[in-house]
Amino acid sequence: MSSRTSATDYVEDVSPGSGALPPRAWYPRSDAASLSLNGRWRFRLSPAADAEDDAFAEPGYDAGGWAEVSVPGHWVLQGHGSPIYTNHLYPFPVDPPHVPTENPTGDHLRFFDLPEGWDVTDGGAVLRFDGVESCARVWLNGTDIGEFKGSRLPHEFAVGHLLKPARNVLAVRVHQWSAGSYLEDQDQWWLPGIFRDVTLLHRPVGGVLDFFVHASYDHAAGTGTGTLRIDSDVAGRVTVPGLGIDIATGESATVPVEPWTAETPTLYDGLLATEGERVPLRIGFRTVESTGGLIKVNGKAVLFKGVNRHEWHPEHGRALDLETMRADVLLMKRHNVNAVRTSHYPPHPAFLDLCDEYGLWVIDECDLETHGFTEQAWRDNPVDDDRWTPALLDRAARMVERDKNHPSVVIWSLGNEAGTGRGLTAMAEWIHGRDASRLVHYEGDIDCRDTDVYSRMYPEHAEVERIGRGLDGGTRKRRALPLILCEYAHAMGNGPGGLADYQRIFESHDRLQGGFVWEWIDHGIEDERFGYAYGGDFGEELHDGNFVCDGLVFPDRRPSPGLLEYKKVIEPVGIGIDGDGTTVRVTNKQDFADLSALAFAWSYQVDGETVGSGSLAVPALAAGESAELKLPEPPATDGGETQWTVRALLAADTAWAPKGHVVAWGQSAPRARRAPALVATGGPVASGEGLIVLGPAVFDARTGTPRSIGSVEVTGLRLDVWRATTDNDDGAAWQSDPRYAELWRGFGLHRMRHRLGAVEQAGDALTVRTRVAPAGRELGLATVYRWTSDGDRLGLTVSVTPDGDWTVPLPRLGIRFGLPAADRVRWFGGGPEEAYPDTKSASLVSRWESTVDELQIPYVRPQENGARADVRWAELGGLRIDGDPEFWLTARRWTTEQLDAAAHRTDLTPSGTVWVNLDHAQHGIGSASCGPGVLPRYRLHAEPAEFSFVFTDIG
Ligand code: IPT
Repeated sequence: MSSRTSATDYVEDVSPGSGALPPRAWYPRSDAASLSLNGRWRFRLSPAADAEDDAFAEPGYDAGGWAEVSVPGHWVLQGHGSPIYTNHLYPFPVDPPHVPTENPTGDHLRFFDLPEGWDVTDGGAVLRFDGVESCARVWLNGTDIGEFKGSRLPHEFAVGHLLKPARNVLAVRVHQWSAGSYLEDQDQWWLPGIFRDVTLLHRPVGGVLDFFVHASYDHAAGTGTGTLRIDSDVAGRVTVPGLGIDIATGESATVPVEPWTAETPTLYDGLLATEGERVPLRIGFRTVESTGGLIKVNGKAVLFKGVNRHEWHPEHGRALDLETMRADVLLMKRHNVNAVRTSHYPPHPAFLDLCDEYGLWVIDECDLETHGFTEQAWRDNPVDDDRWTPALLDRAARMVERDKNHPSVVIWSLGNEAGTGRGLTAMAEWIHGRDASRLVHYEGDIDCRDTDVYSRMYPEHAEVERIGRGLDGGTRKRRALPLILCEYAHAMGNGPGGLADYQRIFESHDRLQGGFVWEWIDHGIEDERFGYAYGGDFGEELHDGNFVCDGLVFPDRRPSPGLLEYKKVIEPVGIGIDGDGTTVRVTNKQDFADLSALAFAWSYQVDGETVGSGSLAVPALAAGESAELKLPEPPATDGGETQWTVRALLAADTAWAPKGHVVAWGQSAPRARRAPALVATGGPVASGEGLIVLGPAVFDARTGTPRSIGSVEVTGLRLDVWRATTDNDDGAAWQSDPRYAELWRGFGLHRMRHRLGAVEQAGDALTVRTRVAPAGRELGLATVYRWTSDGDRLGLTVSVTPDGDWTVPLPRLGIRFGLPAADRVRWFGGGPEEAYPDTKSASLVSRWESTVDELQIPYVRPQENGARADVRWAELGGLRIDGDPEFWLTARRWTTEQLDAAAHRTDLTPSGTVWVNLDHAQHGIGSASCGPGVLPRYRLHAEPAEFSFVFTDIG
């Protein structure tokens, strides 16, 4: 054993580590040999950093009794210990740099032989760890080669002198907690382990060390030229056959090129050849600058339509394979997302290759967050304590050096939620000095002292608008900078609401350069007890519940309605059809590409059914251009509600979606809607056994509620104002809007009582007068149900008149009832997915078909979901329901109360009744689970209302 320092000193040492090589560019392959050390490793978990000595690192140690884990992986997701979820609280005492004595420590062992032909005498070798949480000490063949921190950053060690052709012993001791943990307080699961690749790289004599690809684009040159220069620690030649470039490293060449943008990700294959190694390159030419108060790429301002992406897989945590990374990129591209913030750490490096290839703007964020210090007014914050500055600079350098050759990376971010301090300034200065070709971002720098862009999270719409108008004040420097929202629209549970309203504001002011929805994916952990587990499900003493499930895709990457809404709101083509359906205005909302990749198609619907369709010739408008085009003569029809739909589709297969993929669409306002007329004939007739018969329906004479409509049994029909509160209804403590769920429960809206006033049989109607009100309060809703029939069908008009002092909006307003059975559901209205008043952009009016089960949206924590908007009529369970006006349709196999009580999907079991809600109105969704609440125009105020339905037995 070469060294036996105190077993724990390095764990609590604030320095970045010892023994590692200087950071350098990452590249996925070269002609030098490499050996992946991923796979099954021997594993032993111990309860403290020094519970076991380091004898296990010695060759010959017998690990026969040890368990095994997969590397890359987290041991807590492989049956050893359990994960912990906290948002910003440290799950240990805040006592920097000290960490608990109870410090789960995983000893890992891997034995390997060198492959045939690996010449240990030619040059050296490097052992690379792409990610280990949170601190590791490494031995090769019994020699201590160093220790490191910085979980989501690479660390390389020179090991050539220690290698043997066969039976090499690699020993890695990983501690869950270390001084580094204080810098890694991101809102996510704490997941120790070797969670990214471990690779042994042959370093031949004359092999490549670090190199920096400078590939700029000069749009001002007229023809458009790119200038390439590669600075390399080891001299060599640079060739780009497609551009006829063959230069020495350090030399530059200027040639005509197609620039790289996220919309047009042109990459040129090149090669860096040194004496000992050939490294393939993919070069994208582009120039990023902040000029005239705007972030410009290749001279043009860009609008970020972004998401915040954490790395997540429901079984493997942050150990992602290439296909999972590609799935994210493809999903983003297919949903019109054009930018990613790698919240809140550099991702697996291969993800950035995919961003280069498919085209996404990237804000690459450093592995830094010290959010928990906010609990003590930021006292002792490491970023304002010089002792920690070397660790911060080390993290900045490891990110920049690793990722500097990606055209997709346009902005470096210092980290997230780390307060302010000299350490951050030092990072910004170092980054600016090392890479002047990109901008620096940090949201916490509210005055933009160190940064090149003004960045905010979760501001209200009105404030964004004010900033757009330049009315926000602030420092002189900040006033001259563009705004991006590094986080907005909190996608927790049902929502986010208000996306379209933000987008309208972004598109109205140049200074607003878009934003990044929080966040991409729900970090639910697959778990047979719960379906998906969240905070608290592993018995953590501190946790933040389902705040970890706030993504636009579910843990299995199924797109949530929030992603479909976002796709619609940020679509790259605006399609506006005029009121009388004669013209359509097409606007290319992209920043670079023209419309030549798209084909356009029109269709014409009568009562939701397409009766005519064709293609629409749209010129290849340049970015930012619009054109007004004539629609064809509409097909002749004999009445009915008519509507135009125009779609923009991919004209050919692309790397990310097939030909025909719908990129954008627009619908005209519907015309000549047919309201369901019911001319009452006859009237209610009392029948002997306490029943009233009205047309096809039978009512309970005492309560006035229907028991059946024709052959269909109906139970419990009555006014309903309650919804299983959403995460956004529940709201977060720190946001400024009212937390309606709490207010609603305070008022008792979840336990409304229905007092029967009168059951009147007069003329052609059965009229039932009630008052709906909660215990303990004087306010209520006078509710009158007026039933009529034309002999075949049953009509209902509900009139609601609030009385008392309603200081809260209603969650919903409509009726609910039970049906004994229902499976298939057909409707004419908005679809195919869920919508609410402020999440309704993607709701396309058409004929839709689904099932009761498929109508459910599987939010990880069950809550109100699944409403379909603007429904003219629906058929389910043997009933046809026509609405006047249109209504919101919801159907589920459990009651709202059961949905409200459920903590996980596994708590929901079919009740034997299908509960149907027909709503006249819904309260909006908003984003108050972290940000602003429901905008005033989407709030459902208690006001007099009247709405009607016609029920027909079609069973
Ligand atoms: C913001 C964090 O930056 C992000 O990591 C996440 O926690 C998000 O909130 C909520 O899901 S911080 C916010 C509380 C201002």
